[in-house]
Amino acid sequence: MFDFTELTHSVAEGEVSKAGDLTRRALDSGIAAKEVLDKGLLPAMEIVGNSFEKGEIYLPELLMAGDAMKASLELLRPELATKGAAYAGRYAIGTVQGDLHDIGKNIVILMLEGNGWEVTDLGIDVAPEQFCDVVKSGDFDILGLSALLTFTMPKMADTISALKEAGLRSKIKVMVGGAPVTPAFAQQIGADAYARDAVEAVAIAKSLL
Ligand code: B1M
Repeated sequence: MFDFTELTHSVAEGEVSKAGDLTRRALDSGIAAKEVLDKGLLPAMEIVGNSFEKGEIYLPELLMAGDAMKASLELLRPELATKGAAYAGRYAIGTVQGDLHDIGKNIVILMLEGNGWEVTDLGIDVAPEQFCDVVKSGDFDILGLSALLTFTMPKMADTISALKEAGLRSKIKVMVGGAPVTPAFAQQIGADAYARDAVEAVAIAKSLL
């Protein structure tokens, strides 16, 4: 039986190569990528998040764990983002200005791609004006905004205001998400939708069209 605990700890300890080996071993033993993600990788982010909050680890350890997470996530990409589902639409997504967290956004992208969405990743630290430029220049159905910090959440509101000011708001549906974001906040800032996680993001994206 595969030991998810060892994988979780290797990611939490920022052991990139060990985490990669264990992720590969899990996949080779026939475990589905989604199960590796849910049981092996995601719990690692909970562990480091808690340790960081308690002051038991510092930014360098957080960074190393993030790197191990991203490297292992890449190994899941072929299975999670497998194309083949019917074309769903065009989705642009980015992490809002001031925020460098992209692991959750990247998982949302993998799931969307695996479900027929053509996704444009705008990256991290995306300013409201940049989001506007993308909406103006491309024929997107949905714009996704991700935020992991309570102090970057207002940038979601700023982005929606900027879309309004540029006369672009009616051109696109806006979905927001990220750990500190709530359905009430989404409603308050005038977003069209909120999704709690990547699986919900796929279901809600479909329902928006
Ligand atoms: Co940061 N960090 N971090 N961090 N970090 C958190 C978020 C924190 C909760 C840790 C803690 O204190 N417990 C805390 C935020 C506190 C707050 O604001 N409430 C925090 C802090 C404080 C900071 C810094 C300020 C630390 C410092 O400098 N003193 C700093 C900020 C830098 C910046 O952004 N300006 C910082 C930096 C970093 C690293 C760069 C080192 C690294 C990020 C690496 C990377 O992303 N490339 C990092 C990490 C790894 C974390 C934790 C440990 C893990 C985040 C993560 O990837 N989670 C995190 C603690 C935690 O989450 N437990 C923490 C796993 C991921 C799959 O979940 O991102 O929630 P999540 O995504 C989910 C859903 O939220 C949803 O779907 C995803 C998949 O299911 N979702 C969407 C996300 N986006 C969506 C969009 C949608 C729909 C759903 O629609 C568009």
